[in-house]
Formats: sequence, C-alpha cells, structure tokens
Amino acid sequence: MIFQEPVSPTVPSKKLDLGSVNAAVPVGGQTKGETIEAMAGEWKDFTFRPIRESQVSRAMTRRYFSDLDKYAESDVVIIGAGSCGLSAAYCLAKARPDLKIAIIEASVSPGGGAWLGGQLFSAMIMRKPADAFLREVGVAYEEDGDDSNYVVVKHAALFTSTLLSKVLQFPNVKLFNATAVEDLITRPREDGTIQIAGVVTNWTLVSMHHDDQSCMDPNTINAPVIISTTGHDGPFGAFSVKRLVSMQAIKCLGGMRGLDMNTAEDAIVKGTREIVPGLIVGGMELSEVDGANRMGPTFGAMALSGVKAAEEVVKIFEQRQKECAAFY
Ligand code: AHZ
Repeated sequence: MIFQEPVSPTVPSKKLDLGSVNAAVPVGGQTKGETIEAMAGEWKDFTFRPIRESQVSRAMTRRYFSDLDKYAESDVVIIGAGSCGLSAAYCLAKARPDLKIAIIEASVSPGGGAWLGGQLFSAMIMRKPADAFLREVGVAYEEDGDDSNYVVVKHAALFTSTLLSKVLQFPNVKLFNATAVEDLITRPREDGTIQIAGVVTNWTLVSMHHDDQSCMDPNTINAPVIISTTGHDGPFGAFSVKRLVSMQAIKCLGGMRGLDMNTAEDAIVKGTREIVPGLIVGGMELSEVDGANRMGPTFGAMALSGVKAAEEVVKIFEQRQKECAAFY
C-alpha cells in the first residue's frame, strides 16, 4: 500500500515521502541508522525494506535531470577526468566554492590513464616536488631511498580513487561521465578572433555512432571558462586543440614529441595556460599544441598541471564571465 501512485492532490497519499533532492542524509549523518555490528549474526530474519522499482528510477532520473538543468549554465567546464582534469577540479573546487564546475568525461570510468602506473604495473611514480600534491589530497607514499628524487604510491588506483572521491564530495562539482564533448561553443570577438563560451555534449555511445545513425543532435553547456585535459592524441584525445585547428582558431598543432621525462614534465606544467580566450589547456593535450615531449609513466606533471590550470581559471574567470555576459 505505501507504494501507491497518488490519485489526486486532495487524496492524502500513502506513498513513501523521499523528500527533496537535497534532503539526502549523508553517510554517518544525522539520522541514526542500523549498524553493521547489529546486523552481524542476525541474517535469518534479515530483509531489506520493501521498494517499488519506479522509486529507484525516479530517485536517479530526478537528480540527473535536475543536474542537467542546473549545470546547463556552468561557471567552469572541465573536459576529461584523467589525472590532470581531476587535479584541476580538486584545486578549483576547493579554492572557489562559489563556482559551479561540470566535469565531462567520455568514458564510463573516470580516471583516464591513471588506474595503473605504467605498462600494466601497479605502482605510480611521482617526481618531486609533486609529492606536495599527494600530501594535499592525503595519499600515502613511500620514498625510494634517503635522497630520492621521486616518491611511489603503492597503487595508481589509490591515487585516482582518493582524488576522485575528494572531487566528487565537493558540493559545487558535478561529474557527467559516459558523456563526450563533441564540439565547442564559440562567440565572435571584436578583433575577429573567437572566444570559447561552452561545450557541445552527447552521450558517448551516441557520439560513436554518428556514422551509422541520423538525428542525434547534441546537448550544450554554457560556461565562460573551459579547462580541456583530454590527453594526447588518440580516438578521443587532444579533442579541443584539434577542433581549434579545424575551426582555424590556431594554425596547427606542434605534435607530441618523443619521450624525455626531464624536459616533458617541466614543459607541461609551465605551459599550462589559456590557449584561446576562454579555453585553458593542461596535461598531455598541451603536448600536442606545444610540440612538447611525452614523459611516460611519471605523473607529477599531470597533478601540477592541474594545479596551474586551476590557478589560470582564478586569474581570468571574472573577465571572461563579463565578456560572455555581453555576447548574449
Ligand atoms: O576519456 C578521456 C580520459 O579520461 C577523456 N576525454 C578525451 N576526450 C574527451 C572528450 N570528451 C570528454 N571529447 C574526453 N572526455 O579525457 C581523459 C584524459 O585523461 P588522460 O589520463 O589520457 O590525460 P591526462 O593528460 O590527464 O594524463 C595523461 C597521462 C599520460 S602521460 C603519457 C605518456 O607520456 O605517454 N601517457 C599518459 C596517459
């Protein structure tokens, strides 16, 4: 009986009241729930609370569509939730809790290339001084020797899952995964150049079928600042900078160069910047613009490029916001 649909607003409903979207009780929150200890050894009479399937559907869809509505106007969009994008999200969400930050990740699983340290090995190497970022997010590491120039996280997944969980706990961040950025929203500037003013998105599975299906128009998110961290070239990689070339906003790509850990990591961190008004590029996507070397399996530059990307946003945000508001 408690799961009946309401018949009319005047007939009191016995439907279980789930409360509003924001009434969720956090884990370890205000209400006193069951404890695992109390359940242990009591499985004979154990049962879950009864549920109607539509409750589950509505609990998900209501939140998703409310988020789509809320983030259709974002302050910052981060394209790509790899090690650089997540590091940028962490720093920005912490520094600017007033900004609404949408992360768009093409894969079902966020994390990009940072679930393994390199090859198919577990340990993740971070060159000093990027150990500062590990201390900031609370990831344990070991030093290899007394005067080591790098530190080791026992499993790359420990880094990625810790960072991801911190990012997702910020109330001003929403991750849309399984969603690809298919294009950039642009506005004309008075000097004849363009400004990036948002992203064009689609379900990734839809994006992958534009060749064999029609009528699959995308969705949009307006934002005055975008951080693009889609990694080096590949099926989805280097997305924004390749699009900038095809729309003639930049002349050409430098093309990622061969592996040289020493030059690569410094170059990526130092070069993280706004490439065209409204679009900041970081991580390995930047190597395709600047013709920087790759660094292979050492992740310090990805974390610190994320830090720098967040810093760049803080520098330009108000100006770009004002400019975007003046367009439409
Ligand atoms: O799925 C991609 C990945 O999670 C996502 N992505 C790419 N194109 C996208 C698009 N829309 C939405 N159009 C998109 N998401 O971007 C993420 C990139 O993560 P990554 O780990 O590949 O990039 P990163 O720059 O954060 O880290 C790169 C780490 C290095 S260095 C290196 C080498 O020197 O060889 N190789 C890697 C993987």
